[in-house]
Amino acid sequence: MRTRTRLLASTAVAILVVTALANPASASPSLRDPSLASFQGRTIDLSKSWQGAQVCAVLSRSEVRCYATNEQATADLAPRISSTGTTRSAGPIGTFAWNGCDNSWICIWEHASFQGRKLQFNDEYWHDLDEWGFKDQTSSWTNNQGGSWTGCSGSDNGTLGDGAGDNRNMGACTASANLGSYNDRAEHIHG
Ligand SMILES: [Ca+2]
Ligand SMILES: [Ca+2]
Ligand SMILES: [Ca+2]
Repeated sequence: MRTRTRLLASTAVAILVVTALANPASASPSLRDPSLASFQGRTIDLSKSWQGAQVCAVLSRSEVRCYATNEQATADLAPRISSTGTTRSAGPIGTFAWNGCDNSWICIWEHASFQGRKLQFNDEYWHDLDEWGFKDQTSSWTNNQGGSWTGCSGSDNGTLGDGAGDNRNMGACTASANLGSYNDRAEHIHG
């Protein structure tokens, strides 16, 4: 029995390894991001409706938080910056928001000129915008990853993808108020 148990266990491990090798996480846009988000004390499914939320932030693969106003999002998420550095705790200096996008985040909006519903990211993997009801909606963006006392000095680029191989770079410390021919075409984003 003992040998058999061990065999079964090693077979399971082998299957897991093969599965992992067959699905390299970085090879293509991840389709595993959850649609569920916390909003005003309840859980909502963003792929169905934002239910009045105006700002949603993707904190990780398993945590998305939504807010009714930009001010509420900033109060909860923006790093407070002091002369000695950056901290998550409350502080007196401010957040160095740019176009309404807080420092350390890359933001996309449903309308041009940084208007309408906003989604914000900073993780280094591909997100599927359809998970959050944002496929083919992006009309403006701001990459404010890297704000500091001396202005934005980041080196963390982002990318928009249309699902057909046409990607657009969102360089660190740059923004676009109008996407032109790329308007309402993004299906994926990399933070
Ligand atoms: Ca990032
Ligand atoms: Ca739009
Ligand atoms: Ca990046």
